[in-house]
Amino acid sequence: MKTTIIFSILILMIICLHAEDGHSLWLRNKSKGSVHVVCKKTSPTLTIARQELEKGWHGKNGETVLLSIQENNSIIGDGFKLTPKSIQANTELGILYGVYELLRRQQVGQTIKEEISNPSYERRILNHWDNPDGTIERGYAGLSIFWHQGGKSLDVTENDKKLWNEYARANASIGINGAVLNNVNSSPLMLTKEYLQRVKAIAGVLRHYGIKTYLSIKYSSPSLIGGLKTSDPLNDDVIKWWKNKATEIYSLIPDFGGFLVKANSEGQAGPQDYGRTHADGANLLADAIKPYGGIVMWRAFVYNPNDIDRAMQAYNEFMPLDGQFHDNVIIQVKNGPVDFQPREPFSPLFGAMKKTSVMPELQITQEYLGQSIHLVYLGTMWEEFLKGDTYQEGKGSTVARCTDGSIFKQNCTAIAGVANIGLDTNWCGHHFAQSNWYAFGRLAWNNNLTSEQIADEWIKLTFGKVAKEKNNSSYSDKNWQINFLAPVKQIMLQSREAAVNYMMPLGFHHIFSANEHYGPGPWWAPKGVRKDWTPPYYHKADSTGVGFDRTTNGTNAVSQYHEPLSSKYNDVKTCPEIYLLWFHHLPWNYKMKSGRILWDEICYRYDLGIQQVREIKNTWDSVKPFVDNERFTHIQNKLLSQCENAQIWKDACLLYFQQFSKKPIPAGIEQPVHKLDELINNDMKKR
Ligand code: GCW
Repeated sequence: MKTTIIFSILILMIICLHAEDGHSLWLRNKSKGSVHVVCKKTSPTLTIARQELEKGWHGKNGETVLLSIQENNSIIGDGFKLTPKSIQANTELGILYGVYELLRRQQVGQTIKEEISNPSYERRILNHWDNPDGTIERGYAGLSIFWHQGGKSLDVTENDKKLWNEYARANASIGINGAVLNNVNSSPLMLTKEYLQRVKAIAGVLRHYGIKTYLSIKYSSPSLIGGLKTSDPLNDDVIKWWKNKATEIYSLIPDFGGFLVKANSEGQAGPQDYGRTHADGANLLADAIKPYGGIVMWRAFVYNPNDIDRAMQAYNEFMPLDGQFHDNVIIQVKNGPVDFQPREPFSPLFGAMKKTSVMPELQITQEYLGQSIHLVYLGTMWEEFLKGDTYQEGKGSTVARCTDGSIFKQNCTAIAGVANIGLDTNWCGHHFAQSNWYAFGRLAWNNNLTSEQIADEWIKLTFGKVAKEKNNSSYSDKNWQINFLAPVKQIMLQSREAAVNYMMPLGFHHIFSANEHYGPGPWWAPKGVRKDWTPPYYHKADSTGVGFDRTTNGTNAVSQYHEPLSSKYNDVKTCPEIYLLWFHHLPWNYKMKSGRILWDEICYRYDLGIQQVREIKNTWDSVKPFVDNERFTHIQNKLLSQCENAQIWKDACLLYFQQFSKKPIPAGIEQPVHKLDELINNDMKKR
C-alpha cells in the first residue's frame, strides 16, 4: 500500500516536472544562486522587484544589487539606468522594468554594461476585444480572462485574481503598461455600476505591476444607459453626463487610463449620427477626463460602403480635422490603410497628421494570419512597418519616428496591440503565438529592436530551460545553438513571408472567405453583402488582368503618400513588387522583374509559400530532441494543419484566377490537388 502511494506520488511529480503546457510563457527561469537586494524604500511594486530578482537571479552567487529611486535627467518616464550591480530609476516602475531587463540579459547571456534604457512610447497598451459574456471578438485562445457569463458572475474569485496577477506580471516583464479591458465594439454595460466594480478589482491587481486600465466606450451610452434623449456631443446634458461618469470612474479607479473609442465605424454609433465631427466627438470625452489625467484614444478605422476606395477613407476623414483635437486625444491608426492584412503598405496618416497625437494600432491576434493554427511570427511584419519611411519630414521619417515623439512633439505617445490572450492554458492557443505578445511588448518599449533579436531572446527564454534539462546543455552550448536556436529562429523569421506567399502575395489583399477571415474565398460575394466586404472588390480580376488600380488613373490613393513615395507607388516600374497588385491593375502577361509573366509569377509565389511551410514543418521535426514532448507534438499537429491549409489557399486562388487568366500553370510548379468547385462547395457548406 505504502509503496503504491509513494510510487503514485513519484509518477505525479514526474508528470508535473515535465508538463509543459506553456502557461509559464517566457518566464520560466529559476534562480541559480542567491542575491542580496538593497533598496531603501518599500512599496508593493518594489517588493515585486525584489522578489523577481531573488527568484530569477542568474548572476554571481551572493552578489549585492542596489535599487535606487533617484532623479536623473537622462532617464525618461519609467526608463532606468542599468549596471551589472545596480538599477536606478525615477519611478518605482522604472526599477521593476530594470529588474526584468537585468534578469533577461543574464538569462539569455547578453552583456550588461552601464546603460540607460528609455521607452519609445509612454503608453504601451494591449487592446482586449473581450465582450461582457466572456466571448472574444477575433479571439482564438478561449474565453476572456476578465469577463464571464454575461454579468451573471461579476463576483471576483481567487482564481480570477491569480490569473490577472500572472497576466500583469507577464506584461510588466516586457514593458506593457496599459490594458483596455473590453471590445471596441463595446457594450454600454461596461459603464454601469456593477461592471465598474469589477474594473476596480482588476485595476487593483494590475496596478502593482504598473498597468493602467482603460475601457472602450459605446458612444451612445448617455441615451442607452443614462436615460437621455440624445448622445449628441454638443448637448449640455450629454456633456454633464460624461463629466459625472468620469468623476464616478475616477472615484473608483484613481489611476484609470482613459477611453478607447470606435465611432461611426461598422455600425457603431458616433458623433456623425448627430451631424458632428470626430473632433467634436473626441473632445467631449477628452474634456470630461482631462481633470483626472485621462486620455482618449479615438480610432481612425472608419469607412463607408459607398466610397470608391476603402483604403483612402481614414485619411480623407481625419486630415481635415488635424489640429482640432484637444491635447489629451490621440488618434489610433491601424498599421495599414485597410485592415490588418498579411501585407499592406503603412497607412498614409502616419506622419501626415502633424498637429495631432497619433498612435499605431497593431493586431497581435492573428485574425488574418491563420489565427491560432498557423505559425506566424509577427515581429518581422512590425519591423517592416515601424521602419517604413514616410518621407514626411525628409528621408528617415520612419513610422516609428513619426509616432514616438522624435519628429513631432506629441503631447502623448502610445502604441496599441490587439491582444491574442484567452483562458487557454498556454494563453495564446499556439505556443508560437506567445512570441507575438512578447514581440509587441519589446517593440513598444524599444521600436528600434530587430525582429531577429526579439526572436532570439524569446526562443532562449521559452525553450532554453527544457533544452538544458534534456541535453544537459546551456544556451551557449554549440550543439543547442546550431541544432535548435538557429533553425527555430529561421522558422520564425521566414514564417510571415511564407504566409503572405501562400495567402496573398504580390499585393493581393482581403481575399478571404466570409467573415471568419481564415480560408480563401476570392469568389465570395453573396448578394446583399456590402461590396467592400467581398474579395472581388479588392482583387478586381477579369479577363484583362488583376489588381486594384490606386494610381492617378485609378482611385488616386497614391496621392495620399508623401513624395517620393507617391510617384514611386504610382509608377508600375518603381512600385515594389510586394505592393504591385495593391496599387496596380495589370494584364496577366505583364513582365515581372524575374522575367516571368504576372500569371506565372502568381503561380510561383503561391507554390513557394507551400514549399516554405513544408520546410518549416520539416525543420520543426528536426528539433524534436531539444523540445519536451508536449510542446513538440502540439506544434507539430498545428504545422500539419497549416500545410494542408496552405495547399487549399494555393489551389483555391490559382484555380479561381485561372478562370480569368486562361493560362496554364507553368511547368515545374506542382499542380493543384483540389478541384475549384469542391473548394467552393465546401466553403459554402461551412456557412
Ligand atoms: O478587422 C476588423 C474585424 C472586426 C473588428 C474591426 C475593428 C472589433 O474583422 O472584428 O471589430 O476590424 O478593428 O474595429
